[in-house]
Amino acid sequence: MRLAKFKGPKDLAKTFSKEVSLELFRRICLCRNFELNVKRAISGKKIPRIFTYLSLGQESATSAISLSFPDTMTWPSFVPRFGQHRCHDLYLCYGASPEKLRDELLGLPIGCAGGMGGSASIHSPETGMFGHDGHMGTQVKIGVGYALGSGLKTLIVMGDASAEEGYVLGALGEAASKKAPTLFVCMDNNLSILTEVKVRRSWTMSDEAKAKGMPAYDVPDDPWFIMDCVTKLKDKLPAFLNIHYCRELWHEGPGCDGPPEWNRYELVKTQLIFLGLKSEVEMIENSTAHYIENLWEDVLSPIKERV
Ligand SMILES: Cc1ncc(C[n+]2csc(CCOP(=O)(O)OP(=O)(O)O)c2C)c(N)n1
Ligand SMILES: [Mg+2]
Repeated sequence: MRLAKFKGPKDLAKTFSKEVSLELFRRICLCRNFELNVKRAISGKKIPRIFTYLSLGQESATSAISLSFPDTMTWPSFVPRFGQHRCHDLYLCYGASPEKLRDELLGLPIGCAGGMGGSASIHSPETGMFGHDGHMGTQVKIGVGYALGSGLKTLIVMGDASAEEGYVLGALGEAASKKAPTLFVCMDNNLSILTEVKVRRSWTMSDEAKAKGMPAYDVPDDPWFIMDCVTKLKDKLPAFLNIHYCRELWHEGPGCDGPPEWNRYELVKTQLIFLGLKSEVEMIENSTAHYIENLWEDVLSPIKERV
């Protein structure tokens, strides 16, 4: 059933410039390699064992959003964005410092949230990212308030379970009534920890958002499709996108129950190769892997000296 949700429109990628597609892939690789190294570091017991919510699997969608909302190839850029616990990718793909994220996960005072937030509360006000408080869905009402107060186009990301909270539905209603300039994104991995959507509810978030009076769509995590949708929606805010994707690892920590239902990363690579970008893909893959490995390598042994 979920497998039917992985396809975007055929040939859409061809309508984007080579520069955009490669920048997209660079951001995807950055997020992905970062998370793969966090996974290795936790598995090797090299960093403190704090609750860590890896975003592996989300990065194609988030990178696509970062390239189209608001409208920039510029990087880093200040974009107001409110994520929840699984948001390393939302932090990284807008160009916030990977070093500061690493240091936050290590619990160091030089981390992006002063070492006090940890994985679930990634905070980077200088790039517009506001840390989560740990209560699922509160970022939605806070983000709507921010957008109404500031008038700035604001990105609010939630999970498919958080979206069910009563105050989230209320905040969507307020955003629609007051025309808040918010793009709501539901990263729908079909899971609340281990419980599937079909066990939890009989309605869809996109129907809820439509009922409140905003444009809303259910889409796969095909990044070119997402860039296309966001570009069309960003002048019709508030708007809602429910993005179907696969969480590659456990809800928390580095464990894995097996391969994802579909592998978006491999699908993106296949598409880029089809576009004639094979050598560029290899170069970006290698250089990002190297950069992030160095980033972690440098810090793992001398943790104490850096505090
Ligand atoms: C109000 C509230 N209820 C329950 C929890 C416990 N909890 C933390 S994460 C989570 C599941 C979140 O699922 P979803 O929003 O779909 O995000 P995902 O983990 O799938 O990315 C739950 C139930 C919480 N943190 N806050
Ligand atoms: Mg979920």
